[in-house]
Amino acid sequence: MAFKLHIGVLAFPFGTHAAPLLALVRRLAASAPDALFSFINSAASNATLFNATAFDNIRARDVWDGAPRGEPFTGSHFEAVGLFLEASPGNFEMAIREAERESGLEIGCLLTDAFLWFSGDMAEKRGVPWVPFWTAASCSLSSHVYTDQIVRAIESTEKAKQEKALSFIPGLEMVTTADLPPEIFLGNNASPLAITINKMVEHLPKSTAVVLNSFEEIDPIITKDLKSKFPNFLNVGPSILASPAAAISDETGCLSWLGGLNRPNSVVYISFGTVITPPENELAALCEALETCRFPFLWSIKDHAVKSLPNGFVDRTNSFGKMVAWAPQPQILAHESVGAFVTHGGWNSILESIASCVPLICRPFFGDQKLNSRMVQDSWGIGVLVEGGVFTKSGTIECLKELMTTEKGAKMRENVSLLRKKAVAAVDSQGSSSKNFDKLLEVIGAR
Ligand code: U2F
Repeated sequence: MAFKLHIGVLAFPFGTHAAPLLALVRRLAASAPDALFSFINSAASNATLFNATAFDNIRARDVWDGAPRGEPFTGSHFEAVGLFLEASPGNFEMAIREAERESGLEIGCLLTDAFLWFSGDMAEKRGVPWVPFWTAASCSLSSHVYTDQIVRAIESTEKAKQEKALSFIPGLEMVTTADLPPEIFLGNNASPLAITINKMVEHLPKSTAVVLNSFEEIDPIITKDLKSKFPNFLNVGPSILASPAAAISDETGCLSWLGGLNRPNSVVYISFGTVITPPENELAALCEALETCRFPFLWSIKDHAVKSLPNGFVDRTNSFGKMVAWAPQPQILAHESVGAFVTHGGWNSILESIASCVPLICRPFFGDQKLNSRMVQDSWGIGVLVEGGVFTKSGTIECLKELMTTEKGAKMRENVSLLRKKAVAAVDSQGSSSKNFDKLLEVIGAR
């Protein structure tokens, strides 16, 4: 097929960034069959994302991830991120040139992970629109957009009052400085990611549109504020509701295990996303709480972490607990047996929980997670933050009991159902996210 338009899609291949970008590209590709989407991402990340159900107009292209060639990479997640950022933008420039040469079509738009700030310069040089995709929530984007004012406010507020120094940011009145993404504060030894995020803030004014996998109605005040700051601030999600995932095979037996329990809202699902494993002492506290409460639990836990659980825990709990290395999370949350989600507060996990009306217990770790968790508890009222921000036996027992057995927990379940209704309305044909999606098609030149 002769394509009329070529969109360069640049992914950030860490955490859960590339998957929601690809979900968005799939929606766009379905609505714009005469546009070609070159999805440029690391080979390792592409290998996990692309399967047999490929689209004719989406081409996966590999970009060098910056790790030494020819030897297996054994460093940490954050080291890998640093190497990748060092290799950019040269690696992407090269991949774009190849994509243009092979297709015979110049790139007409760059749709990129917002972290990849240099795409703003690349788009400017080519005279094409730059559309950054912010993979997290509007609250964390807002906190970054206000970086300068936040830093100034903290510097000019006496220590004792700094907790509440953020009341000037619309929609973030309940947030404390301790909840903010640490990357806001550069300091002397800033990490490559912190530098990247701060550069992103500088470059965002070059964007033609900023796109989010979220919906306006979750944070109307923040939405209104950010709409006044960007020419097009487009919440087009949640994509899990806009284009539900295809049915999966139940290889790990999680769904049949849940079905066998046959008790609505009785199971606690636990997962800390793709990057994090809680420290050993906190894993032990969580285990003790699970053993004390004896609610059935399903835990997505990496193999290396199982080894550091307390002696005998697996055997003592196998009559009411199931552990797997990777779980079909969206389908698990959608199962009627699941009554609570113990999470790190990653944005995709929160959206999936909202889509399935499951209240959350948050133990946040890095980046946007503290802020997301604060919003879960104090803005949306759909869950709780663990006491003191870390797992202790008593604090975790309290959270589990509160969500699973009390009126307060029932209220959170009601709140999350109301939020789901708003999300469903947003992706309805006349909803805000659908209208924003149409606008996005226009911005990228596909309408
Ligand atoms: C980073 O994301 P994470 O990968 O740490 O966490 P999430 O945004 O919650 O996404 C986890 C995804 O992995 C899936 C799950 C989510 O879509 O359904 N998953 C699964 O299918 N099975 C499993 O056993 C475990 C997980 C970052 F750490 C966050 O702070 C950011 O909010 C996020 C987006 O920018 O990226």
